[in-house]
Amino acid sequence: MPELEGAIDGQGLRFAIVVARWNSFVTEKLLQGACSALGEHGVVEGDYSIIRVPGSFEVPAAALWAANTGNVDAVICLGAVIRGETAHFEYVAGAAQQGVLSVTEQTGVPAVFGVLTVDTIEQALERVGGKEGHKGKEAAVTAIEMANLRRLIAEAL
Ligand code: DLZ
Repeated sequence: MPELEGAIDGQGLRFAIVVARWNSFVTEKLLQGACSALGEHGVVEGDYSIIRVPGSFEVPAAALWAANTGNVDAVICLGAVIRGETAHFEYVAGAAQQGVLSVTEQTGVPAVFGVLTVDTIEQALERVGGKEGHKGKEAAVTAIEMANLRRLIAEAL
């Protein structure tokens, strides 16, 4: 019986990172973390692109365009929706979450949800290198694992 798990080794894999400009004081930190994690796990700079969009609501569209090119192994989606700062929080956060999931469902390309949905600015900052870890780095590592798992499944089953 095969038991499959994607390796955290990004050598030779290609990625798109889609990052929202809204709340850029948080999203730029998510982006820095994602880029450094890709590098730490063997992804060279020429093997990923950074795509900037206005806000988290726009992240899924750009992620879908990137996935549809067939030229990336995974898409890393980054944004920050902060309830205290956001009228219609549920709509923006819900659209981002549903939209990113839909990219994977529509294309088969892993689209990883690195969009923070938090109540306060403090909670957001805790998640970009504070006491709650670094969600940008985690998203990049997840993308590497899922890209490798997708290949493994295609080869093994
Ligand atoms: C409009 C809006 C608001 C109020 N809050 C956020 C937010 O907290 N995080 C975020 O990424 N984007 C926010 N936006 C912008 C929307 O994502 C989107 O860019 C606009 O509604 C235009 O479609």
